Amino acid sequence: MLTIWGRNTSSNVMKVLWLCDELGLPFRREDAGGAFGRTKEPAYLAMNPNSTVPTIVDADGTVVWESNAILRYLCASQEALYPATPRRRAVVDQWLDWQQTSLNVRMSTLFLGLIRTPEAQRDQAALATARDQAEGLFGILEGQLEGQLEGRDFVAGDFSIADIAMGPVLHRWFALPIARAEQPRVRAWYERLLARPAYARHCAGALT
Ligand SMILES: N[C@@H](CCC(=O)N[C@@H](CS)C(=O)NCC(=O)O)C(=O)O
Repeated sequence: MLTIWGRNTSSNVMKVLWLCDELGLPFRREDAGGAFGRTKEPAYLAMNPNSTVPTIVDADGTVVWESNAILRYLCASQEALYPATPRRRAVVDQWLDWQQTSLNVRMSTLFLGLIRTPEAQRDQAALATARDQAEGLFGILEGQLEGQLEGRDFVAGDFSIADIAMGPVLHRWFALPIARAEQPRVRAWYERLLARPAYARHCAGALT
């Protein structure tokens, strides 16, 4: 059976749990990272030298780390979630990379600063900058969603791992105690994701 290593409070682990739930893939999860430690143990480092979560070990022993690479690996044969057609696949890939290199950078600053840092130790200037930048990035998503057809109104058209990669931080964006510009298409997308039981189960809990 597939093993997922990682605490379920990590947005990068949440993606993998949500995808497995959407696909009905059986898995077992091993707590690791944060207060659970284990990621610096030699056995873990032999799987993932970055000492981060998630890491997966498939039934045949295949090990994969980097959450978006894990999403691609798990649904390589799922046309609906990761299209095979190069043109459609490129659109999903572009948003997967954008999530890691743009959106997640600002959202990590906000989440770690506001939820995991005592108030007195917060870098308010960095938080303000990250909020402004994140709002601009959600503005890009607002524009992307505006161009989608009804019924194919996810980030890359049909529901895909692009939505799964962004879903955990999308919930944080709406749950964090911050000001947000009105972005009705982003809000409606969030509500469409919340209507999916697997998203609600894995990604939309209290922020800890
Ligand atoms: N780009 C990596 C980032 C992995 C990462 O930084 N994970 C965080 C949790 S979201 C982590 O391992 N933090 C250290 C820990 O939990 O001990 C991925 O997407 O898998």
